[in-house]
Amino acid sequence: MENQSKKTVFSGVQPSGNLTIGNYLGAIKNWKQFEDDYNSLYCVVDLHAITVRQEPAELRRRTLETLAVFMACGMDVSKNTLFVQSHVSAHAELAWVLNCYSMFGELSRMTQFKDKSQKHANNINAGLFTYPVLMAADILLYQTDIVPVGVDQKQHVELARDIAQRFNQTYSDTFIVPEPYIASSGTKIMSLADPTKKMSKSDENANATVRILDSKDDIIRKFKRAVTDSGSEVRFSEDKPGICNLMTIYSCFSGKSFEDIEKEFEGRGYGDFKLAVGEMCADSLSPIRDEFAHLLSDKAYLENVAKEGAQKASYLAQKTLSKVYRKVGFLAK
Ligand code: ATP
Ligand code: LTN
Repeated sequence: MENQSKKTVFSGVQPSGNLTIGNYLGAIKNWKQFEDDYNSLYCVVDLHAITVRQEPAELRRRTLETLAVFMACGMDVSKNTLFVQSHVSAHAELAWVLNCYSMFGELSRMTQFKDKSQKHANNINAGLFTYPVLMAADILLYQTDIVPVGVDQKQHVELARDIAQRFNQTYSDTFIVPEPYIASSGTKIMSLADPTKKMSKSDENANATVRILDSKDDIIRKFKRAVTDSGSEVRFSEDKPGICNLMTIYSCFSGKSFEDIEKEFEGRGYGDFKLAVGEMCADSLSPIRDEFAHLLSDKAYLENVAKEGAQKASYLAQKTLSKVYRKVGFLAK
């Protein structure tokens, strides 16, 4: 099972909508590189998703679909443990303990909490506030060394480090102190409708996001409509957030540098460029779309992947949880 000499990598995605190219480029695409050298665990974080209201039947469907997207993106189930957060009760149990080692002040400073409380002003529930503590529990349960995420999650991983250090100082070494892993590009893909805002899978404006599973026609149409800046030159410059975002997306999918992209589209205008980005993106995602359809035709197989993943994860999680319970002074069963 787990190889003691290997380091551990852990990450998660909420089943709160259909996954976007932001989730792909900022997170999932970077996971594959770890599968041979690390104990790797990837989790569909359904407990996190209910911090915002979800329709129960949709949440259930999306949870399995998110697992299928992980696999369609190339995550090999014989090398990676893929599972659903609510299937491993230790996440909620450790989160409770860590709540008692997390400070009101530090949670109040989390930018995601501030953003989401603005967005969901009629439902600022306690779960939204303690969301980063549950995330710390996810990470610390597996003695994780690295956490590959988009740049929006860096602050949460830093909080997980602070909580781990605080606990270790109080009770002697218990947790590995994790490091965030932020790739060199694609770590913050912006909305196509407003390039000053992060692309987010729960955005209600369908034209703002490109989904991993969108059809080629939809992808091309969305890029055609993408909000760009005044001017017509394809150039990477701070005063052109819309073009910078499209250049980033094109570069991530094609592997071309910004310089090469500028040369390629010299004198050609935005229309040509948008079409090329749309085609590049749609063609790169097409094998993922096909594999997803294939995987989804066998739900029993997917459910079995989740079941086996949860068994492996539970075994590892329980080791850490028992250690924590002993250290804080809970009576042995
Ligand atoms: P929601 O809209 O429900 O808040 P989200 O689209 O922000 O969801 P998460 O499930 O919160 O997605 O994030 C999963 C992973 O994808 C995280 O590692 C996160 O950093 C990354 N990620 C999310 N959006 C982007 C983006 N626009 N660019 C790059 N990475 C992203
Ligand atoms: N909060 C993350 C999702 C998440 C996560 C994690 C990421 C939950 N638990 C543990 C990495 C490690 C987000 O992307 N919003």
